[in-house]
Amino acid sequence: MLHWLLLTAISLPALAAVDKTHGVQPHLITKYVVETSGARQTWTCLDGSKQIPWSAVNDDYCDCPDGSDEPGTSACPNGIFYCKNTGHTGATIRSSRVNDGLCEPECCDGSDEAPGVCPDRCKEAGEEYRKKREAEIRLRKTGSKIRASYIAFAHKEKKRLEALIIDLEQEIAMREKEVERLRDIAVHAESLSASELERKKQSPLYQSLLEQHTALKSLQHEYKKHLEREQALGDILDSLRTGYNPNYQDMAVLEAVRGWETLAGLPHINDVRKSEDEGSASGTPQSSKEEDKKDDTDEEFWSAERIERELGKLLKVDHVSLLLEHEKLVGEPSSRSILFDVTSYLPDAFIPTYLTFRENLLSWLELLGIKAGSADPSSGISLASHARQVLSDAEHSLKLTQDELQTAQEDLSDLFDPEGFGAEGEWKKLDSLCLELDTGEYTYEVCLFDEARQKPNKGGASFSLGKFTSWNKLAEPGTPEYYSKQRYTQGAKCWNGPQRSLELILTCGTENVLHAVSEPEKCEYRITGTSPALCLPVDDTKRDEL
Ligand SMILES: [Ca+2]
Ligand SMILES: [Ca+2]
Repeated sequence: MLHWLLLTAISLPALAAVDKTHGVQPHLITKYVVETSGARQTWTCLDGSKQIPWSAVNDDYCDCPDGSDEPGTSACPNGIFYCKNTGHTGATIRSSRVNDGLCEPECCDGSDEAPGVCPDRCKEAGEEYRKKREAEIRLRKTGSKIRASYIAFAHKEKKRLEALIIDLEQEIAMREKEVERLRDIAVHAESLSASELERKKQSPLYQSLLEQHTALKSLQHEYKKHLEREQALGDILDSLRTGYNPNYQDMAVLEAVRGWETLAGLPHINDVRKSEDEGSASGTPQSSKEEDKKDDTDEEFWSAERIERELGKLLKVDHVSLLLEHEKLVGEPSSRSILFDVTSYLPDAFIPTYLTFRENLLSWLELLGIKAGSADPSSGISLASHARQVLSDAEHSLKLTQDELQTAQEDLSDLFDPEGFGAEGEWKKLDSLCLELDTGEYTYEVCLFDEARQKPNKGGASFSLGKFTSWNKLAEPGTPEYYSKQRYTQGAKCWNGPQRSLELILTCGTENVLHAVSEPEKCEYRITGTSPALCLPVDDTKRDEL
């Protein structure tokens, strides 16, 4: 009897103190309800392995193999205890830490110990947490706005590159055609004699072309002069029109103003002034200018813009090439001397040898006075080499344009590459941006996506800390962790050590700035800093954390 009383005296308070759902995680709370089979009240372990009396739940004795019957005591070694932390955020701890006499920092409500042992600090902790969180959200809001502008920049850059690629492709097609044309001319020029070219140049057609060229050039010159004069006169008349005082009744001035208004298709200045006074904004030029334009587009005549465009092109034409093309088209095989036609029958490999031979022969003939000297550099053999030069220049320009196209195509594919400038292109704006950190002895410079350097402030050699190699390879490309680290490797070699390298660790911040530098391993540097490119929009981060 005494034994029974003693047991009851010890166990009753414990039984009364622990609620059946004490320490149960919120998502499991619906499973902690009593089951009735006949007169018995039972409960089934969460793993389904055992049925136990309902009274055995939270009775401080471990019954279930999975520990699920003791969520609120430390009886089961594998149990998990949940503290509600009302006023802050709930947390879980291992149940071995329940009733061990220590207040767990995770459980600010003190529910892991018997009532009265630990104070409830959840209100202050929650307040502190919310303040921190609000500050972080403010930072992210500002930062993500800047990040959005980076993304907009990438989209603009994409449009620019796409337009550039189209332009370059067109330019390449044009240059390829030009190279083809110049190659034909070069091949042809090599098979043409100097004297023949001289003779062809006497053609009335060619002479007339030269004269037309001079005439066009002079006309263009005069045309430009007149345009400038017209502009200047227009300016003078405009200032007369807007500046004269109608109260003086000077008829000569009025007539000049009226005349100018008719010519330039402007409304009368007095009407404009009146309507401005009345507050309505009429005064747009009348349609007479439009009509002038229509006259210009007469089939026979070019518009002013077209004149400028076509004239420029016409004046750039190389007449010798034109002459050769013309000659090739018309074709005069009979008048060629056999000697100068030989190249057309020779295999390509023999042409250089033959050309040297011909050059020697010609100089001998000149020396002997049999053939007149070819002082004109644009004739004969030198014409051929000139044509070759023009061809190789054109080929070079073509190559440059092709290289430019390749670069533009690569830039475009890097732009939205998760392993390049980010899935949204958010890093493109920061490409080659150089950030500096002065530590007194050294200035550290990191040019993003390029190279990092250590520069001594008191003079001396600066060292490369490495070139950009990759993002955080330990994280999945496209995740925030992936963009939180940049690796710079293959820097200058340390004396008796490895090549220098740098890890740049970035977090969200409203500025692109470096904060601190350390050297955790010899010649392996670590720099921390912030960038708005890492500030995700607030809604996304909330979702991540909840
Ligand atoms: Ca139990
Ligand atoms: Ca404890």
